[in-house]
Amino acid sequence: MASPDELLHLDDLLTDEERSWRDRAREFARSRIRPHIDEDFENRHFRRELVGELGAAGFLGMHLQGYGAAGAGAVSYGLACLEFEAVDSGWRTFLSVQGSLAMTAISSFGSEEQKQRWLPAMAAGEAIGCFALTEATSGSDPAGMLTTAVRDGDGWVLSGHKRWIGLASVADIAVVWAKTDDGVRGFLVETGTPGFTATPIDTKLSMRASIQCDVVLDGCRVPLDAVLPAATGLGAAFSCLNKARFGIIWGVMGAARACLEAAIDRSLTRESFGRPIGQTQLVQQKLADMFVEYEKGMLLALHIGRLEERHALAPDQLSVGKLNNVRQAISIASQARSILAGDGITSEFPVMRHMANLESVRTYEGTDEIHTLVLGRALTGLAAF
Ligand code: TGC
Repeated sequence: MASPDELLHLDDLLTDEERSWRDRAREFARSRIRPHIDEDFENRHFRRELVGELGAAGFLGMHLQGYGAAGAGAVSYGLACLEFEAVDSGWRTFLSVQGSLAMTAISSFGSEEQKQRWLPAMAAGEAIGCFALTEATSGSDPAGMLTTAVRDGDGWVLSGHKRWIGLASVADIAVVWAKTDDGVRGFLVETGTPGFTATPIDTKLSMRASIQCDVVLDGCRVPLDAVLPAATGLGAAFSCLNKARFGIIWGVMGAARACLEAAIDRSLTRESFGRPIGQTQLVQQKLADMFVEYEKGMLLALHIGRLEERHALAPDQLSVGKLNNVRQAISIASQARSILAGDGITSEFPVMRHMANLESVRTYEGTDEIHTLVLGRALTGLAAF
C-alpha cells in the first residue's frame, strides 16, 4: 500500500533544500496548529501567539530577499503553503496575507525607509500586515473601488469601506488601495491611526480559525510619505495578488491531500457488507480519481513553481493553476466526504472543515468565474468582463 505522496515519486523532482522547507513546514503545522485546529475553527479563534513562532521559523515572507526574509525559492514557498493548508486554509491564508500580499507590496513598491521600518518586523512576526483592496461592490472588479485618497496639506485623507480584509483587526499595518487624482495608489496606514476601524466578520461558516474584516476609513489622515512610491496604478496591487494566487495553487493541494488521506484511512477501517469499504469497486474508483487529480494538481503546481523561479510566470498561467487546483481540491474533498458517509459531516474528521474553507478559497484571489474568463480572453483575445 502506497501513500499518495509515494506512488508517483514526485519527491524526486524536488531539491534537498525544497524537501527541507517542506519537512519543517509539515512539522510546524502538525505540531503547533493541528492539535488545536478543530477547537479554533469551532470557536472562531485566531491563535495569534503562533505568529512570532512562524517568524522565528522563517515562514513569513519566506520567498522575499533581504530585510530579514529567508530568501527561499518559489517551490519551497509553495510546499510550505501546501503543508500549512493541509492542516487548515486559515493558516495558509495568514502566510499569504502577511507574506504574499502585505510584505510583497512593501518589498516591491515601498521606499527604503518603509522597507526598513516594516519588513524585518513582519518577517520576524513582530508586526502583522493586511492588504485592503476588496470592497463590497468591487470584489471581482477592483477598478470599481470607491475608496479615495485626497491630498490635503501635508498629508493624505483616506475615505471608504473595505470588506473581507484578512487579519485587519489584529494587524499593525494596512496596505490600503485607494483612488487618487493620479489613479489607484497604495498607502501604508498604521492601524492605530484615527479614522481606521476594523471589525471581524463573525458570521462566517468557513475559514473560522482565521479573521476577515470590514474596514472603515473615515477621514483617515496619513502623512505624505505613507504612499508606496513605486505603486502607480492597479497593476501594482494585481502583482501582489499574483503571489497570493501562486500560494493558493500549492496550498489547496494540501487540503486535497488531507481529505484523500482521511478517505483512504477510513476505507480500510470501515466495514460494510462484511468487508472494508476500500475493497469495493465504487470506493476504489473514487480513491483512484481523487489521487489522479491530486497528482495532476501537484504537477501543475510544480510546473508553475519552476516558471516562477525562472521569472517566466504570466498571470494567465496562474489562472490555469488557481482554477484547476481549487476546483479539484473541492471535488476531492466532496468525494472524501461521501466515502466517510455520515461521519464525514462531523468534526471528528477534517474533511468538512476543509470543504467549508475551500469555498472561501474558490472565491478570493479571483473567483472561478474570473479565472475562467481570463483564460477565455487568453484563448480568444476577447475580454468578456
Ligand atoms: P484592469 O482593471 O483593466 O487592469 C488594471 C491594470 O492591471 C493589470 N493587470 C495585472 N497585472 C499583473 N497581474 C495581473 N494578474 C493583472 N491583472 C490585470 C492590467 O494589465 C492593467 O494594467 P495597465 O498597465 O494596462 O493599467 O483589469 P483587467 O481588465 O486587466 O483584468 C480584469 C480582471 C477581472 C481579470 C481583474 O480585475 C481581476 O483579476 N479581478 C479579480 C480581482 C481579485 O482577485 N480580487 C481579490 C482581491 S484580494 C482577496 O480576495 C482577499 S486577500 C486575502 C485576505 O485579505 O484575506
